[in-house]
Amino acid sequence: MIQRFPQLAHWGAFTAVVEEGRFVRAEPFARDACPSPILGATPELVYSEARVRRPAVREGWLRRRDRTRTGHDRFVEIDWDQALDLVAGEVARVRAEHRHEAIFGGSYGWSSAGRFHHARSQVRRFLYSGGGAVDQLGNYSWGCAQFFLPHVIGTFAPVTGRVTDWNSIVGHTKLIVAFGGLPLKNAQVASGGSGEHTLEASLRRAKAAGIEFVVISPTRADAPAFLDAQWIPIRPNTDTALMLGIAHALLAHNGHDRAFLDRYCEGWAPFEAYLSGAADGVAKSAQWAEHICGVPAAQIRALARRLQGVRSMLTLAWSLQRAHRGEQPYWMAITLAAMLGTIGLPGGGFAFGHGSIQGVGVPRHLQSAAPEMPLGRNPIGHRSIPVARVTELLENPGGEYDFNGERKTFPDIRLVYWAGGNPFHHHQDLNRMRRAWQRPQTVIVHETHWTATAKHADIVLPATTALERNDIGGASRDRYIIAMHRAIAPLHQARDDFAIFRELAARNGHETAYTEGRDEAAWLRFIYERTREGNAAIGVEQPPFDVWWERGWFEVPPPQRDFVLFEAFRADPRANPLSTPSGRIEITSARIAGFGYDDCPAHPSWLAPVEWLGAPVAQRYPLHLVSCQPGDKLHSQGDFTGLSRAKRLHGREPVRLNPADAAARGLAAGDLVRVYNARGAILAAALPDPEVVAGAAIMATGAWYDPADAGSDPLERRGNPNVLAPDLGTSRLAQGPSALSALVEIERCAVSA
Ligand SMILES: Nc1nc2c(c(=O)[nH]1)N[C@H]1C(S)=C(S)[C@@H](COP(=O)(O)OP(=O)(O)OC[C@H]3O[C@@H](n4cnc5c(=O)[nH]c(N)nc54)[C@H](O)[C@@H]3O)O[C@H]1N2
Ligand SMILES: Nc1nc2c(c(=O)[nH]1)N[C@H]1C(S)=C(S)[C@@H](COP(=O)(O)OP(=O)(O)OC[C@H]3O[C@@H](n4cnc5c(=O)[nH]c(N)nc54)[C@H](O)[C@@H]3O)O[C@H]1N2
Ligand SMILES: [Mo]
Repeated sequence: MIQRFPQLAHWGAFTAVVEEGRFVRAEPFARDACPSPILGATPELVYSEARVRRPAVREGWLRRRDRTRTGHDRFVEIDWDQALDLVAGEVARVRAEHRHEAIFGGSYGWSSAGRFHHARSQVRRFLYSGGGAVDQLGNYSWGCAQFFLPHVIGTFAPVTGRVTDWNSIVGHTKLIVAFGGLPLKNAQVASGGSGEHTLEASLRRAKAAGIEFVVISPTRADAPAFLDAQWIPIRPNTDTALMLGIAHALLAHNGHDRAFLDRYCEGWAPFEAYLSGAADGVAKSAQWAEHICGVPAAQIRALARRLQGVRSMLTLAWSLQRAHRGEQPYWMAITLAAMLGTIGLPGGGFAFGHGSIQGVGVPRHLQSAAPEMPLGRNPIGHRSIPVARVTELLENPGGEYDFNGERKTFPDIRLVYWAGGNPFHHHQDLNRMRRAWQRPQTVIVHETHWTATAKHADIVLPATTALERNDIGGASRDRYIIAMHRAIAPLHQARDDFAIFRELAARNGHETAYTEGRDEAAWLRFIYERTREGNAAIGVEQPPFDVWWERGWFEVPPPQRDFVLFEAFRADPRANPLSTPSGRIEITSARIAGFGYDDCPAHPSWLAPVEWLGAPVAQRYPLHLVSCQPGDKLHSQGDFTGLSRAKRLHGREPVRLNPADAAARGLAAGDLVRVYNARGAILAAALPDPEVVAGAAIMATGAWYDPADAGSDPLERRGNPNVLAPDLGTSRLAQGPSALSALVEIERCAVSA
């Protein structure tokens, strides 16, 4: 018998084809003109040998509460009732002995696309309803921008995808300058999935409309060939210097829009003094910039001339702020767009993330409602940490740190609860995190698969995948609301995260607070009805739940009007001020100056990152490691699938580097190499590539952390670049992750580990 079920993953909507009870194929959603190849790997993901089959407890912890979590430990399988008693008991014990703030439940991670069974939402609901837990603020994607942008433009909405839309761009823009490029690989994915994949079509429309493209990136691969873009290779983490060079060239020719700066911006004068060199004796000229970013001064001046008087869109990949001092390139891009006077005009100004994820700039009603699972209130929300400070939290209980103008203290964590994320994939300086990970008394993980995080836990509970349960899906950047029908029975002994938490909450006396009296079916109706009400308010009529469920999807129609970021502000800045202290764009921010942070001064500045090609440590580690998103999977999900394996060279993750850098090290394509720095070493395969700027080494994230031994500084064998990336905040202001500021050396490795 063949059955077909509507379903959704972060990599797209699909029909799950089930033959004799087995999910055999993911067929792309009929509306999707450009489905992701990752769909093809979905059955393999579900039926993987790596699935967690039964509840399991680490033997050392079970016998003697041992905390040396090495990733090489033996696990004992137990039955569900025992496991639930054990977990409920540990949570209750830690709450009683050490209070709620001894539980770390931020559980960062993408989990599944379904919004109800979204594991990270469920774990936080469970912990909040039981008294609260230490949470994580912001995200690894654009956590730096989230806390920084409100000071400058009064909101962080543009980095969530609310940017001048593609219709406006196609209709009005003449020149798109993309820092970090517009790589199609990244638009396969949206948080909460997508009904259609539209980036390629939008770019083709833009190209057909005659728009010219300039792509500034360490690799040409960030510019799809059909764009015929000018590629300006740049040293990683130096975009701020390049933009300062452009700004200086504009200033030199009086090419900046003084009227715009006067009317719409605060604090141009102090910045102008910095730019010209009047303030510090250093003119931020094209020549000055060339020495930092490696782009020839003549090319910088030419780009400034091209931008002058033309309707331009400056769009920056999120990656630029996932780096040490990541605040600066964003601030500088806003300043440059202000100098050009294009902000608030159709197709003009600045934007973030057009090439970072599906959905950015997709025409969509601003007020339309996407399905969302309410989290409830965290009674100890004030104890939350910035998302990427997790290792420090574990290392340094009671330690003080700065964050966005506040002085805060790390709580003393005894229990870590993680569901729906893979910190041993996503966090930086993994060997250091692994050492800190030995401090808590108990680590509990719900996982579908035996990831490195599961292997470093004490208790592992097997979770179902989206195919094994009913759900409702849809992304805040997407126009579709997708019904997700349970297509197969749960595999092995897996249970839904919701069902697990419900049992635990019952044991600990807060079941009703957790479930609010609803089961799965009631929650799906509740979430759907909330979107129905929300969309009714903007005149969009959704069908009743049962009609939608039967049909499998609903499309919120596109709006009639183009969206132009800051259009109203431009039309009347007094009537529609920004939510900044001055009501205007803050090129100089008195509030930021008031924080007194030397790592984020009053106006955009070139601040050398801790590691970059001009740093002193580049003598020892002369290559800048760029760890970007993988084209063949979502983060670490499905690192074992055929699609993912096919991208490897001789079974190893490729590290792409300029042929001259490869030759200098005697490396040929496919050579087994050690990529290393003071933080650790990983194995990879060399891949000389003329489309990579000299001095850069590019690796995808996603490889499962695989320490060769139980020691404190193991060789990592699978090629996880986070062994090498530094773990420190972008600045004291935003405390975002600095994953993209890592220097390394590469050498041929004779023997395979
Ligand atoms: N060096 C470097 N590091 C980075 C980045 C970078 O650019 N460079 N990017 C960062 C970014 S932007 C992000 S978003 C993070 C991503 O980091 P993560 O979101 O942690 O990565 P995923 O691999 O998606 O982890 C999700 C986990 O949830 C599990 N899972 C899926 N469905 C379910 C479910 O229903 N229930 C349960 N219990 N588990 C489930 C999956 O098996 C998987 O292990 O990585 C960050 N790390
Ligand atoms: N297929 C797939 N798509 C994804 C994801 C995935 O796991 N798989 N993850 C999704 C998630 S969670 C997120 S947050 C987004 C992230 O979106 P981004 O942060 O935009 O993605 P990255 O691939 O890390 O970086 C984009 C490009 O920036 C370039 N770059 C890196 N450093 C610099 C620099 O200093 N200067 C300049 N000019 N360019 C630089 C790199 O060459 C890289 O290809 O991707 C999303 N899309
Ligand atoms: Mo992300």
